[in-house]
Amino acid sequence: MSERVDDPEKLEAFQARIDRGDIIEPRDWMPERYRKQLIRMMSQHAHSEVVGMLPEGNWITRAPSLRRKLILLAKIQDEAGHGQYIYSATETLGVSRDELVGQLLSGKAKYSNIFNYPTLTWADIGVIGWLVDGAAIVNQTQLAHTSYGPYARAMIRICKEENFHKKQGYELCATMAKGTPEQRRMLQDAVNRWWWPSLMMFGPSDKDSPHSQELLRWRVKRKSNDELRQRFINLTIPQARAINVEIPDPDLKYNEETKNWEIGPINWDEFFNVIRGNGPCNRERLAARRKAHADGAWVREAARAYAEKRLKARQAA
Ligand code: FAQ
Repeated sequence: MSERVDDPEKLEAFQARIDRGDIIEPRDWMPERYRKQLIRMMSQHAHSEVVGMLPEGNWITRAPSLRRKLILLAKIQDEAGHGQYIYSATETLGVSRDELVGQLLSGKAKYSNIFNYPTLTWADIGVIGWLVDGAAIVNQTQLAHTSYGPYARAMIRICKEENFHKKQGYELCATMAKGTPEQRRMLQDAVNRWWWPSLMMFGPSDKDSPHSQELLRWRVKRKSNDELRQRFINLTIPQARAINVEIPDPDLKYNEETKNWEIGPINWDEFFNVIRGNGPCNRERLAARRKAHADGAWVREAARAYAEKRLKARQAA
C-alpha cells in the first residue's frame, strides 16, 4: 500500500486526472491518502445520518397531527436510507460496514456536532428541517460534484430528499410563525438554540481546517468551509425575515459591497467541546446507537443464516 502512495509518477497522473475533472471509480488507482480521507469523511457523514434520526425520532409519538406525523416518519426513514447509501459507497473503498459501525459505537469515529443537542419542543422539528437540512443541502450540493464517483452519485439522490426535508421544516416554521403568541415564542426559542450550532456544521474556519487544502486539491470538497457557511447565511437570512424570526446575532449586518450578510464571532470552544464528546447529548446518542445495535443482533444473525442457506442451496443445485 505505502509503495503505491509514494510512487510519484502515479501520483502525478492521478492529480492530472483530478485536474481535468475525471471521476475516480473504485477500481481506479488512487493514493492511499485519498482513500483514507474519503473513508474518514464519508463514514462520518454516514454516521451523522444515522445518529441524526435520534433527535427527531424523539418527537414521532408527540407529533400534533397525523399529517405532521407522516411527514416526520418519512423524513426519518429517509435519513436511515441516506446512511445506507453512504455506508455502501464507503465500502467500495475496501472497508467493511462492521468496521465502520464499530468505530462509531466505540466513540472513535466522529459524527456531526449538530446531533448532540436536545430537541426540547415541537418547534425544534421545524427548525431542524429548515436550518439543519438547509445547511446539509448547501454542503451536499457541492459534494454531488465530488471527485469520487460512488459518493457523488449517492449525493444526487440524497440532495433531492433533503430538499423535501427542508421544505417541510420551513413550512412548519412558517405555520408556527402565523400561530399563537406561545407558538411564536417556541419558534423563536428554537431558532435561538439551533442557529449557531447549524453554522458550526460547516466545520472550523478555513484557517483552522487541517483537511480542507488536501480535499480541495483532490476535488473531494469543491468549496471551503467558510465559503459554504457564507452561502448558507446569505440564503437563510431572507427566509428568517419572511417569517418574522429574529436571528440571534446582535452583530449581524449586510455588507453592500460584498453582498454578504456578516455575522458575529462563532463560539469555536463550544464546537470543539461538542466534537470531543462533551456536548449536551453525546453520551445519550451513543448509548442509543449501542442499544439499537445490540437489539438488532438477531436480525443480523437471521440475515446471515438466510444468506448461507441460499448459498448452500445454489451450490447443491
Ligand atoms: N461535526 O479539517 P476539517 C445531515 C471535524 S448530514 C463534527 O474542516 P473536513 C443530514 C473533522 O471531522 C451532516 N466534526 O474537516 C441530516 C475533523 O476531525 P477529524 C453531516 C466536525 O473533513 C439532517 C476536524 O473537525 N454532513 O445533517 C465537523 O475537511 C437532519 C477538522 O475539520 C457531512 O458529514 C462537524 N460539523 O470538513 C440528517 C458532510 N466539522 O476527522 C438527519 C460530509 C468538522 O480529523 C437530520 N462532510 N469536524 O478527527 C464534510 O463535508 C466535511 O467532512 C466537513 C468537515 C465539512 C464536515
